[in-house]
Amino acid sequence: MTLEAAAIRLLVRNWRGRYTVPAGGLYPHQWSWDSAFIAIGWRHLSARRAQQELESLFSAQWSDGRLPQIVFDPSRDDDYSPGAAFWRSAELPGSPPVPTAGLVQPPNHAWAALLVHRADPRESRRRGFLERAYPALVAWHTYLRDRRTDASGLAHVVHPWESGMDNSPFWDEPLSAVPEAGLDRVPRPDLEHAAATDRPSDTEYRKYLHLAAAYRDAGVADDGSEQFRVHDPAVNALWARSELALGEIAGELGERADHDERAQRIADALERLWHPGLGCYVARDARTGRLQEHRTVSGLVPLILSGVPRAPELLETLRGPSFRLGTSVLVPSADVQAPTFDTSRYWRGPSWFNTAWLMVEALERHGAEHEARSLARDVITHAEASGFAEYLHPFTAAARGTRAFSWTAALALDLHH
Ligand code: 9WN
Repeated sequence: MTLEAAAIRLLVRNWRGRYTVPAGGLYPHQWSWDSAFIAIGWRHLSARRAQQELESLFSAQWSDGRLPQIVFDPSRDDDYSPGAAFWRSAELPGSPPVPTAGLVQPPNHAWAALLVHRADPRESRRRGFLERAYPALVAWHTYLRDRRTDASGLAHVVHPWESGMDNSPFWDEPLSAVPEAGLDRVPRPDLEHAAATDRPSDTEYRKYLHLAAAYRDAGVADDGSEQFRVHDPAVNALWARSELALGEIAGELGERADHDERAQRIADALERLWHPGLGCYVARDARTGRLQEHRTVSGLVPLILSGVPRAPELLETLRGPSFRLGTSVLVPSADVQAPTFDTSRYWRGPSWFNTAWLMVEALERHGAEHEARSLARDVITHAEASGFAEYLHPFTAAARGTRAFSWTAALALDLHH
């Protein structure tokens, strides 16, 4: 079977009528930033499905503008933890009519909406896609600006899950002061679908559950009581990239708005996260002001912005001994030379397909066409060879995590087109 046929088969299998699950077993609900990446793949097959994927998420938007990390399928509530019964979102102020998590994920949605529109502008106009998407996306970005941004101009995440890179070494220090949820047994349905050595540890899960419960019990109010508040480079770079996309969407609709200025302000604020000694951006604990001194793929993501002042140093770091572009498999999620490096455990070393896709975009943007093409070819080859794995051993390309993972198929398909 060709890459295209296999990827289509997977996406069709993971489609649930209005959205695509990231993986049928491990992740049986709709996830926020997954849907944006998945829509980028669907647009080549069905512009309509790509639009519906994003619209399904918009229909779960909270009244304060937040787009939730997860929109739950109540019929599968025992299959993932923490689920709808944990969040009880109906009891929380401003929640939508469908059950969702109270947390968010990285804001890649406006960028995806623009790409989806461009794939088939006629169908997009016929369905009034941008007219409906634009206000939802503006409300989402307004939430980030009003409820998540401090004087630094950067948006913070209140939980590692919100970064999408859940057990990154960036969170080790901020999590060190967080207590563990006092549970006899940590519910781990995830371990029925992926090896324990590929997933976060029970200790990490106890902290994740403590933080999520505390945020829920404070009414997801963003009132400053959060025990974890961190500025992440990828989250903010994606926000800036999406703000630029919103500017283009506004242009399509004939609206006048200051999205480009907002994007520039976020890009300027990102400079606070620059670590000259490491040659990349790093996370910053917003509560203590401390920079988290680790090289991770998140710190390279600002390369998706054309005007990023640190492009030469970032490209050097991407090519250098920490990430070894061209020699390692795709782009490792964290510095392969660091003491925290782990070839299997999730975001502490394995290579992921969404970040490789972002690096293809980054390399193209900065004139490294040859490397961009070569990385794109590797994404396609490894996606197919690994059975569309969630992530890969960064040296051997052995499949890690779950298989038949939707964004792996969607993004390989996108690079194939
Ligand atoms: C928690 C769905 C999500 C991705 C994240 C990835 C993983 C969830 C988990 O799966 O996180 O959100 O249970 O581990 O880290 O990026 O969105 O694919």
